[in-house]
Amino acid sequence: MTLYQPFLERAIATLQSRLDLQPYPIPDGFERKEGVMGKGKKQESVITTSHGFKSDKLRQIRAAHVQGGSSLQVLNLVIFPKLNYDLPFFGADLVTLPGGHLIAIDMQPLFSQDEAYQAKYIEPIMPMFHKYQQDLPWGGDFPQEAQQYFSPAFLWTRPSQTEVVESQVFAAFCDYLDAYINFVEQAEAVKDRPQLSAILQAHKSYANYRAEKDPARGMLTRLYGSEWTEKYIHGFLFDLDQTLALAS
Ligand code: DBV
Repeated sequence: MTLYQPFLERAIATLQSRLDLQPYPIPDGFERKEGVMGKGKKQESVITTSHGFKSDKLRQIRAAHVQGGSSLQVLNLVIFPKLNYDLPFFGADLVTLPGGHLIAIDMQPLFSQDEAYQAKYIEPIMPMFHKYQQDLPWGGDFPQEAQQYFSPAFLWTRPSQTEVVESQVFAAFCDYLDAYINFVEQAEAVKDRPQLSAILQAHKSYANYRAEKDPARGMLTRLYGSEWTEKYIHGFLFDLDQTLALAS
């Protein structure tokens, strides 16, 4: 059992129990990919698996799970709502490298400057954020240009002990996901045209940013090569542009 396997299993079980999940297609060659990291005796096989679902209000729920021994474990889970809901994105980036653990969990707002939006989707989760931040302190600097995509409830932390990941980070991950599904259950379809077009722009901006700046690009390229990695990023991890292009 690797570090983030229980996170993935719990997320899928929770989503399955609360939403009407359907499979989301995973392009050929991305379900499971094996590579090798390191040299000589330190060589380690690294397996990346992909998981995809959708529901009536969620366009894509997808996870990439990288398993490469005790000093390389990653679970990246992102939920992209359908384009006729004003729901935030759910994002979790759980990363273990030789240097330690790096944890990002958030509900990323479509309209971070909008007060009514904040009252609807951010204020309700602030008590949860403050509770977890006591044990999971701010992890220090991160890319400036990413800031516009984060919420004030962004949990960003670098725990030095694995036990903290297994306990407090696991609890926070479950609570954030539960709170997110509460929002999903309550969400009603948007019909207003100007609002729909603003939602589409926000999705494009977010997906393009995440695809351009994907911090996993270096690691994935070293493991699996640049052609596979670019197809994986644009064709599965952040596939909005390609999906829209295919639909038009
Ligand atoms: N990050 C992804 C995807 C990954 C992934 C799809 C498939 O968006 C992994 C895997 N993140 C990943 C890896 C690293 C990070 C780091 C492997 C380490 C990179 C390295 O050091 O070599 C949050 N993740 C990071 C960093 C940030 C985030 C700020 C630090 C790296 C940097 O400074 O650029 N990822 C970022 C973010 C969300 C997210 C804001 C939203 C919750 O998922």
